[in-house]
Amino acid sequence: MYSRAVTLSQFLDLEERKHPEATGEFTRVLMEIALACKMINREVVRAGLVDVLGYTGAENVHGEKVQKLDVFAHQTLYRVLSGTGQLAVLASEEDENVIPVPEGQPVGKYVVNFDPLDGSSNINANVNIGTIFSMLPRITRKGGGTLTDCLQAGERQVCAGYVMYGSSTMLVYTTGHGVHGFTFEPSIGEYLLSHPDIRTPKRGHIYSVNEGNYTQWSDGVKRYIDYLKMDDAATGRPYSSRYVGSLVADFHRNLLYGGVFLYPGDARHADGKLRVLYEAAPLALIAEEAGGAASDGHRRILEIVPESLHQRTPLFLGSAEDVRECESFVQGKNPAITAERRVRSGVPAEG
Ligand code: FDP
Repeated sequence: MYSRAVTLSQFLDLEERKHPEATGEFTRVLMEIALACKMINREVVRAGLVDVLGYTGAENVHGEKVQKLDVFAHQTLYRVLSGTGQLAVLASEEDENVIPVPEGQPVGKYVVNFDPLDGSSNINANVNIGTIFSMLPRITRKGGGTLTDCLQAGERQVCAGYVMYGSSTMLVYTTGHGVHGFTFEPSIGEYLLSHPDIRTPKRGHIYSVNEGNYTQWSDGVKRYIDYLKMDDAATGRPYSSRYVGSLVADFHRNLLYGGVFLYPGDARHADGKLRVLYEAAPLALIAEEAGGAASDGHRRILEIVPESLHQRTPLFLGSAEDVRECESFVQGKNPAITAERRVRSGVPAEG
């Protein structure tokens, strides 16, 4: 542990020196994201005081009502990031198409996909919300970046992170060398290292899901949640239910305490609700880097190569053992299900 307060920029400097192959280019992008998030944080904490709450009246590409803070967060990130000279193209939850670097600006070799304000249904209740970001190397070689540059598998990310605006504001990121968390100290305007090298427990005792959707789920998901509620001291069940309804907040809590977050597909939405590029993939990279796991029920989230910017995916995310167990239920392979089927069909137990 460090014996003195270490700021984000000091920490990034030290990390860069440990990895001589690092060019420092995406470190600069990360610093700019951190700056934009300070600006967003300033508005979020004043949200109850100034006229930034309420709907703009417009709808975003998903048909959701856009709030003023969503727009502010989107524009702030765009303005700050498009001037870094390091980016070829950007994509945001709030924009249907990719966002080119403005004409006249230098074009760089990175791509940033971001969700400017995640969990926005919580804004008006002063509940935690967040910004999620994912950085990729561009693939195209010439000119401005394109959709192809944005649509890459999550395992190609060079950096992923989030800023959670809450009782204290935190920035958590990974560049593939551990997961590090910084708490924002508003009086000096700096993010200070508070959670170096975060490791998530192998198994937790928390499940996070919108259980209002229960009747719409597949049998596998229903059985998994029923199983987590059963009493069994050996596996630490029943689990506790915790659901903020703000992905960053639910993920952050489970990252520190252990547990599993689920947003499965259901009868109405086969791919669930959450988006691959700027929600599932960045959090999957952080989860894996911290020793956890992320799956769509059948494969690693990081292996998904999206075909469109706002593609959705079922998401099972968190402690590795919990995610593996959840997958076995989703795939109908869990011994608890097999035993139940055997009893129902009158087949005697083996052995
Ligand atoms: P929100 O709609 O409030 O922006 O993807 C967005 C998200 O929140 C996630 O942050 C959150 O985990 C999820 O949707 C909540 O969805 P439900 O309201 O369906 O539970």
